[in-house]
Amino acid sequence: MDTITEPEEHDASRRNLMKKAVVAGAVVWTAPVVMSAPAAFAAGSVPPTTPNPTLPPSDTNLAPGHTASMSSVYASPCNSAALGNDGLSTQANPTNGGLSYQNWNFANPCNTNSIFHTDTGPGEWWQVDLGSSFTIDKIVLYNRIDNSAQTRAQNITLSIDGVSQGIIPGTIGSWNSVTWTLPSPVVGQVIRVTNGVTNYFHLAEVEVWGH
Ligand SMILES: [Ca+2]
Repeated sequence: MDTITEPEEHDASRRNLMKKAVVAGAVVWTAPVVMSAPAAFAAGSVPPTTPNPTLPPSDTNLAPGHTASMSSVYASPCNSAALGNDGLSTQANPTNGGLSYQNWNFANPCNTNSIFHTDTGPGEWWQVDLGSSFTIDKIVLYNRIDNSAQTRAQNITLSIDGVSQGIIPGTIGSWNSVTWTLPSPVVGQVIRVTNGVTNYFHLAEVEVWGH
């Protein structure tokens, strides 16, 4: 049983809040922040998890190799924005005791996890600038999976070039990864994901599929 705790989790009040969320259960969605969402992804709905079969075969994950940035950094430089698009997500990590790249390493996070990690605040965000415009078809998010910390990512807003594409509702630790196929392709350059709650924000990977 994992008994190690992340330094920020010593805050008793927030621990209590997380306990309440767990008690509430995965079926009870926290009310999403008020933002516009396309009808296909109305707040409270569950985004599609099956890739659109009509997606062009030329689609690739465009995010790796491009410049990532984020609203703040927790324990810099061990949790940099670049870890969000380094291409490492679910595989076993030989330098992290064989744990998944989705597990944050408490003892020595530098170079042994693959999770970007902001400080705590309202609307913490991560983004990647693709350098030029591409046709974006879907986004795949890989959540952190250790220590119940995945509950910190809730009601994530996806925006492309500053335009909201809707909200991925939840979560109460209810997903390890989610595929978000856009209702129709969107041409854009800067893809941003924004946490819908005031908390730390961390994901293991953000894949941007398009051509
Ligand atoms: Ca990663």
